[in-house]
Amino acid sequence: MQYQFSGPTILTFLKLCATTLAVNLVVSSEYGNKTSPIMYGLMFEDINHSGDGGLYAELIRNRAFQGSGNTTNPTLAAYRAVGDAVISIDTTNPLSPALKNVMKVTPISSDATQVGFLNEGFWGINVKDQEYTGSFYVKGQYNGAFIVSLKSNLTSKVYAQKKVRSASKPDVWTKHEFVLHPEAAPNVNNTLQITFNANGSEEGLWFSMISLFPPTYHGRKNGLRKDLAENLEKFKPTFLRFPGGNNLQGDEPPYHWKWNETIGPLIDRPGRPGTWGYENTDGLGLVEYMEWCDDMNLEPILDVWAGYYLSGPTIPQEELEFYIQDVLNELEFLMGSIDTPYGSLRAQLGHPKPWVINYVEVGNEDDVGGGASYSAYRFPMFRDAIKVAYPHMTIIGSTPKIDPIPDGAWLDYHRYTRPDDFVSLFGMFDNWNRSHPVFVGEYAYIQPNKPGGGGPEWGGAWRSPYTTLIGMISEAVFAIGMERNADLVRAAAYAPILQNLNSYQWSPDLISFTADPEETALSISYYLQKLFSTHHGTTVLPVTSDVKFGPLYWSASSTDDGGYYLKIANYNGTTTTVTFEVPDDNVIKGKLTTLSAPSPFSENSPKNETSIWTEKDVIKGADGKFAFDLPDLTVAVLAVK
Ligand SMILES: *[C@@H]1O[C@H](CO)[C@@H](O)[C@H](O)[C@H]1NC(C)=O
Ligand SMILES: *[C@@H]1O[C@H](CO)[C@@H](O)[C@H](O)[C@H]1NC(C)=O
Ligand SMILES: *[C@@H]1O[C@H](CO)[C@@H](O)[C@H](O)[C@H]1NC(C)=O
Ligand SMILES: *[C@@H]1O[C@H](CO)[C@@H](O)[C@H](O)[C@H]1NC(C)=O
Ligand SMILES: *[C@@H]1O[C@H](CO)[C@@H](O)[C@H](O)[C@H]1NC(C)=O
Ligand SMILES: *[C@@H]1O[C@H](CO)[C@@H](O)[C@H](O)[C@H]1NC(C)=O
Ligand SMILES: *[C@@H]1O[C@H](CO)[C@@H](O)[C@H](O)[C@H]1NC(C)=O
Ligand SMILES: *[C@@H]1O[C@H](CO)[C@@H](O)[C@H](O)[C@H]1NC(C)=O
Ligand SMILES: CC(=O)N[C@H]1CO[C@H](CO)[C@@H](O)[C@@H]1O
Ligand SMILES: CC(=O)N[C@H]1CO[C@H](CO)[C@@H](O)[C@@H]1O
Repeated sequence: MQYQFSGPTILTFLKLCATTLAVNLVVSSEYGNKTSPIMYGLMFEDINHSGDGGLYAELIRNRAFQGSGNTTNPTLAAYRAVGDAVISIDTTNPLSPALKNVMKVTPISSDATQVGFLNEGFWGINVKDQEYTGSFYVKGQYNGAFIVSLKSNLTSKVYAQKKVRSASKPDVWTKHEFVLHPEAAPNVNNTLQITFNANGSEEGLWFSMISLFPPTYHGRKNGLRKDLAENLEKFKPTFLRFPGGNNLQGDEPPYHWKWNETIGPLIDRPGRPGTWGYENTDGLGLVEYMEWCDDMNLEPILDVWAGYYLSGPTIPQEELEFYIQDVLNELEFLMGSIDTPYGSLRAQLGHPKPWVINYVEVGNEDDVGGGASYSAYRFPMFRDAIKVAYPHMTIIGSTPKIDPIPDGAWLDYHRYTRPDDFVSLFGMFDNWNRSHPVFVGEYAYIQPNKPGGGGPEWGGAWRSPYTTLIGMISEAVFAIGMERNADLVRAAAYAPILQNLNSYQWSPDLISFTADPEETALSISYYLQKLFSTHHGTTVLPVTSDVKFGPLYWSASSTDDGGYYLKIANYNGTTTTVTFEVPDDNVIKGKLTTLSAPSPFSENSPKNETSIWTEKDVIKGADGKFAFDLPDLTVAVLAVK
């Protein structure tokens, strides 16, 4: 995205006036901040199976036995033996240097019966009338055929079945590929089953990297789950911050996110213990993130590891150079010409054309645990080295508390809190030190109000499972506070974006889902992100008023083509008539979009999703004004043209 300082030189006069229970607001042309309103984007890391078992379309859970939070503790989770056979982990027959653990399937007798294993997927497998592409690696003497099926887990129903001729040999791993085109199953209680004839394979066979993909977003190989990606696309985000988050940082040495272990063939990716209690496959790796940016037209905000693990260990200054060089290698991989060593590696992986990275964030939340070393040497060393190599880049500090702050750096501010607290922060950016732009990298309502007010409680405190109406309205008030200061706050992202309801650690989230696309719930906050990101002005207009902010909060902006937006939220007020006046006689049509729900605690869940989005036309009255009523706990955007 570009920050174009555009719009009329003399700001158009807007006016909001009142009847009973009304506000009278006037937009002045005397002063104003000509700046693009903030970008609304995505913050992503693998949390709550948002990547593996979520946006990453792989359907097989534990496909390469990478462990449970620890690669040295492999498990058979999600697998069961089929027929008269025993399944076990074998750590002495690595599939590759990266993937050391494999599964052995040993027949109990040599009767000519089918034996093998099944996988239950990420709490089920969505089986639809479409093409699935799969593969598995196998080792061991076997001359027969494998029978690959998509089956019900509840009945004996088989939705698709294929015979795959064995090419398996005793001493090497052989990849087998297959395509299944099933009839649709009525639910996700399904498994992928692979069997073989026990007669002729008495020694047993070894398996690993068992993989199955449905059609993906933009048809990418190793790509994204289509329905979830399309839901993200629909709210028109402008950027993607990745790969985290706490999950970038890693709990302890040496398990931070390492870019060069997330690229290339899947069997070369070791995976790592993520920070959210499960092993990451890194199937959704650096190249896949960039393809996601390409396909969704997102500006990448690349987060790089800054030398600090969440459990405390910090890289000393004299050892940091190695990690800085690693970031420069990563940037060369992404941006270098094909004549450079890492640029040529990228070309080998199918991307000769360099990508463009304009934003790099150094670390994550270094104000939470990173300590004094962040300001003292970690941030400046990373920042200076990147700026020397790439002067055009904007470098983002992972905290607002860096001292000193280099020229041009952006600062990342995060807030997870209660509704009243968000509302109390409405004016925060009005009084912020304007020397450096702010990136609100993560914000979300997480807990209800408590008597006496105050911020969130951590450490196992009760969390809202889903966003509530009052939570969303408070996010809207906070976001309006950001928009009024769009010269300062350049970008903002709700976080986290995705949650697998069968296994999660953080709530609420923007979108909740299971293996069954029918159960996806777009949260109430999803609609706020959509409303604000699809109603973008280019110039923020100052508004004066005869009432103070609260319980109504508003901001106004103009567009390049002569239109105006008014964003306004009502937090704990009464129904108020708002009138809106523009001096431009040609502006006669308006569209009012409102978000509201029956109770402050209304929420969207898979079992109960209500439409909170309503639209209606508003025509300029004979008095030259647009008028509408704004009930309590409602956020509205009036777009006029
Ligand atoms: C992984 O497990 C091994 C063996 O139990 C243990 O020695 C090691 O410390 C663990 N590593 C992590 C990162 O938990
Ligand atoms: C196993 O297969 C061989 C031929 O490959 C056959 O001669 C034998 O009878 C089979 N054994 C059983 C128990 O089916
Ligand atoms: C079907 O799968 C869903 C999702 O994993 C699970 O919650 C449910 O218990 C399963 N039903 C049965 C009868 O196994
Ligand atoms: C499949 O069935 C097993 C038991 O028969 C159950 O434990 C498991 O949760 C089921 N999984 C799904 C996805 O239905
Ligand atoms: C990744 O990069 C690091 C740092 O440059 C290097 O030590 C490591 O060997 C690389 N790993 C792979 C798998 O290439
Ligand atoms: C704002 O921040 C800059 C950079 O840290 C600092 O130099 C300046 O003194 C601050 N201004 C105020 C008014 O605090
Ligand atoms: C708003 O109303 C809620 C109850 O719906 C209450 O918990 C909260 O404290 C009120 N906040 C303010 C600022 O009025
Ligand atoms: C469904 O949601 C609506 C609106 O959020 C709420 O009023 C209603 O009580 C909910 N119903 C159930 C069964 O939870
Ligand atoms: C709180 C929670 O659901 N945690 C789960 C996160 O995912 C891991 C791995 O699937 C589960 O073991 C945890 O229970
Ligand atoms: C109306 C408005 O938001 N004005 C702000 C424009 O930016 C200056 C600082 O550059 C602030 O002081 C104003 O409050």
